[in-house]
Amino acid sequence: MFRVVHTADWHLGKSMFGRRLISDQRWVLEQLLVHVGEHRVDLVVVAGDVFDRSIPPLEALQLFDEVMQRLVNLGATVVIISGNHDSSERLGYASRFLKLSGVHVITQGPEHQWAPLVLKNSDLVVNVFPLPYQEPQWHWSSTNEGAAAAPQGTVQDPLLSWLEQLSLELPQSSRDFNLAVSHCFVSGGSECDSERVLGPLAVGGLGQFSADAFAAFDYAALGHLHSPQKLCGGKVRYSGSLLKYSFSEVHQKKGFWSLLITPGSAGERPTFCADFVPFSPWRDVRVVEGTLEELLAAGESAAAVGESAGLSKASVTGASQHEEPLKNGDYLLARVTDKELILDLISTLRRVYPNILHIERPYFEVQRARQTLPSQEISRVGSELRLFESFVRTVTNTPQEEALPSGFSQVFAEALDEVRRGEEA
Ligand SMILES: [Mn+2]
Repeated sequence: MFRVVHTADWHLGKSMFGRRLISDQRWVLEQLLVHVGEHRVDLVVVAGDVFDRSIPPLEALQLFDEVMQRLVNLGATVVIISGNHDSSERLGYASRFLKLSGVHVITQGPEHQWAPLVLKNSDLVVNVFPLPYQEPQWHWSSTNEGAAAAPQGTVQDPLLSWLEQLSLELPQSSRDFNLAVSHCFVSGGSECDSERVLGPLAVGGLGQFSADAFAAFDYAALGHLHSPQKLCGGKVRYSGSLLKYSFSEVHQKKGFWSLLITPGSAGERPTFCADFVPFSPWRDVRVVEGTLEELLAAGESAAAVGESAGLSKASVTGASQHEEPLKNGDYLLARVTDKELILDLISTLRRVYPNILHIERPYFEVQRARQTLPSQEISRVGSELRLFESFVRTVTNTPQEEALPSGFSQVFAEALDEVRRGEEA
């Protein structure tokens, strides 16, 4: 028997709407470490996008360092490849002596160091083929003396070439289990908002290929798509990201795959079963919708019963999937449905929901799309009153004659006078 944890897309150091998520990342990685310890996991695979950017913040490096040290202490072998968010040079720093501790960081393709990582125990040989992400362009320029030299129509993802070659050479004994690790976009996979398009050439389907390219392997541990999913009869899987990294992911459950590989009987190939182990996040990412009054009431009742309660009139998106009640501390996108302008909306909501990240006003979005204020109109406006009137018409979608109540111009002129006197003083 051999146990593998397949995870990917940690994006350490990521922020959402300016909020640093490092403590949330630490929270779920702790759960991964507990699983590795309790199940005596032999191999942990991180299929790319370890960091969110090529130069990660210090706190991201520190968390990575801590997690690696603990995995090594737990006796697990670790295989990490670079993803499209990682700098392969920086992630590969120190990899030659990290591997002495059983942490294998692979950031260069098989043309540089072709050899699977072979992990053996008494009844199985697990051959790991790490295939780090590489820009198609990079491949041309290194092989064809510059991208310009690549003839039209011969462009191929380097990964596909590697896979074709490797597929012919895979060991096929009853003890061999062939595990590919890759960061790529296989067609048929479903996307969300927090993945970055793969490379400048990825438009129009280039950089995408069929999951069948991995068919010769026993398992392909993939990274890049942020929702957990399985393809090709379950032997090609994405683990998904550590956390919900955009509001398009509120319905997803994040976690990792836990594989148990068992030797085949009577000369058969080894088999595996894989369970999805969900994380329970510290702060969930949710979308709430309702009037300000409804949202505040819902938040206050949630606070009153110790951070959790169902919402009455306001609706929570993301609740139906995993039955978790809204918590005041969740990361929220609030869709505030009132039709009036409300001053200081975010600070009012923040008193009840301290981690609100973003507000949408659906009513005004519709109005804005329907009736935008032409810029010439602004420049033609002769007085502050006309400008203000245009503004009121724009945001309330009211015809000109009803936009301002009668007698308003007098009040407005007096207020303006007062402001001017104040400025002069
Ligand atoms: Mn990613």
